[in-house]
Amino acid sequence: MVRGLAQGRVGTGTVAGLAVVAALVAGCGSSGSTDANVTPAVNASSPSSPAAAAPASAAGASAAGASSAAGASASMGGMTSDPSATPANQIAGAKSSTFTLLNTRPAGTDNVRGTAWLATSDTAGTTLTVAVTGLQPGVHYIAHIHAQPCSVSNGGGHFKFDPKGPATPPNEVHLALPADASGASRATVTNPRPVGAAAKSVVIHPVGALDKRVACADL
Ligand SMILES: [Cu+2]
Repeated sequence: MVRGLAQGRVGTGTVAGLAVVAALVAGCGSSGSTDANVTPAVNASSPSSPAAAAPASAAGASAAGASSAAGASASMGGMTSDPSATPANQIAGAKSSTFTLLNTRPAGTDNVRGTAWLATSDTAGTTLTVAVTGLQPGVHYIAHIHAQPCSVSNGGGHFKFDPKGPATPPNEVHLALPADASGASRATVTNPRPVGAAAKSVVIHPVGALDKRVACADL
C-alpha cells in the first residue's frame, strides 16, 4: 500500500524513503500540509537509530505486515517511532485524550478505540504515545499531530514547529502505528522540541489511504 501511494503521487522521488515520506505528506488531505519541499537534510537530526525504529508491536503482526512496517519505519530514518523512549503515559504531567471516530473513516474501523498521551517540557521536548484497538489487523496506520481541533476539518493540516519548514519529522510529529494481528497498535515517538499551543489534535490515518482519517483526539 505504501508502494502504491508512492507510485501514484510521487513520480520523481529518487530515494525510496523520501518518496514514501512525500506520499504520506501529500496524502494527508489538507492544503496546509502538502508541501513539496521534502528535503533529505531533516534526516540528519533524528535522535533515534533506524535499527530501533521497528515498533515492538510489529513482532506480533503477520509476516507480511511486520516486514512492511519495518520497511516503512526504516525508510523514514526512525523518526516515526522510538521503541526505546519512555512512553508518555509514564511521564508525570502528561495529558491524555480519547480518540473519537471521524466520518471519513474507512469501512471496518467502527470499533476503533484508543488514547493519545502527550508529554511536553522545555528540557525533554515532546513525547507522543498512542494506544489503539479495533484497527484492521495487519494494516499500517500513521498518526500525526495536527493544527486544528478535531471539530475543525477533522483536525485540519499538520502541526509544524516551523510553519515555513518541511512537512516531515522533525519539523512535524509523525507516529507509525502498525496494527498487529488483533488490530491493536501502541507506539511512541519523541521530538527534541516541545510542541506549543499550536498543536491541537492527533489524527490517525491508514498509510494506504491518508484521506480516510480514522479517528482524532484533541490535545
Ligand atoms: Cu495527519
